[in-house]
Amino acid sequence: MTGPDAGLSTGTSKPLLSVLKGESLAVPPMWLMRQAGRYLPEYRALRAEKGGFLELVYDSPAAAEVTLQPLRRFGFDGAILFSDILIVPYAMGQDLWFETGEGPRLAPILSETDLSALKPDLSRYEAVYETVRQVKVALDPAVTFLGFAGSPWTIATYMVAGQGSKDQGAARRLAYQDPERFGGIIDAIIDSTVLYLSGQIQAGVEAVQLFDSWAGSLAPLQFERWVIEPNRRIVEKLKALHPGVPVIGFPKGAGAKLADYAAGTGVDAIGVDETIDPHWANRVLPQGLPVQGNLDPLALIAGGRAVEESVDNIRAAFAGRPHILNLGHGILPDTPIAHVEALIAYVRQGKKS
Ligand code: 1CP
Repeated sequence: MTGPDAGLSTGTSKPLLSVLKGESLAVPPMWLMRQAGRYLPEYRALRAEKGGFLELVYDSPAAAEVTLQPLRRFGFDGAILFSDILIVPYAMGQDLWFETGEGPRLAPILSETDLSALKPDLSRYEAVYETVRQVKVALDPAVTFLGFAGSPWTIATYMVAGQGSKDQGAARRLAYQDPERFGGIIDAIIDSTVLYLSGQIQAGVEAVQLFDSWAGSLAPLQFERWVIEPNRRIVEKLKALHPGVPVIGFPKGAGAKLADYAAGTGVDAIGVDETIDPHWANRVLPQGLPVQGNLDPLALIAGGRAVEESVDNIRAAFAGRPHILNLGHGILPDTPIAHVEALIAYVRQGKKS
């Protein structure tokens, strides 16, 4: 089904999946990155009850519940599995814990010995697959179920520094100073990520997203080597194992390298962050490539005209192209719920807030 009215009343059975496969719908399907999380009171309540973030991820019924919470409240077109990108280094054998109020911490990889000492424990993926199975049976069939993983560069920044950092300096230094060793870390991440995403697909997700949240910190040649090439290898391996399952690439901060990323990786759809002019993106990206984005999460906090103006601009830019309406990065914890409701009403029914 294509054409201007395809998404309105004719009942495309899974609008988000259709767009990922190249259909263009008059009303773009919607989901929001990090939609399962801290801006929702029901998430905060369950998180407090379980005690910690990892406890929540490893409690499959609770993680399935968190995945479904934003669906019940808002009726999005996509559900994103509740887990975290750092489950991959954890399954690769790196210690992982969450400091209250601060974020994830890993025992940093500082030497060759640290890397070779890692003892992979693939059983650390099992609870996540169980979450997928539990969500799958409860999910409205019109909703597309998305799995995800971090991209190798982004994962490596956490593995090397042991935590999030402003400029990803530790990993950038290592990548220049010892590309062999850094490449070894990237290769190990690629292998574990392919296994993990393949497991999610076997358990029931219908498409997967690769989050390269720190793609924007690399110089051009490094971007080619540590962003484009590793994502290309993951896409190639996944395509061989699961033909027809769309892969969304999200190279946050790629800027002028957006089109090179699309062409070089072979992703089926591309996530665009809020700093990119959607009219420019539409000009430089291959015709027909599905695009996801790119409302500024800060505009959603402001609400009202800030959202409506941006949404109009984004939809005008991507008119005629397969487009999924999403944020340019994750929803922020202080986003008013009423603004999310107003965004959905505005996109689906043209209602002003
Ligand atoms: O305190 C809490 O309750 C934990 C907050 C939280 C949540 C809700 C973390 C810790 N992770 C998550 C879930 C999560 N993370 C999801 C599933 C839910 C959803 O999307 O709806 C996803 C897709 C992620 C992805 C993720 N984790 C990314 C990539 C996307 C992005 O926002 O750039 C990154 C960089 C992380 C690492 C991470 N996990 C958690 C935090 C606070 C961070 C950032 C740490 C830092 O850089 O300092």
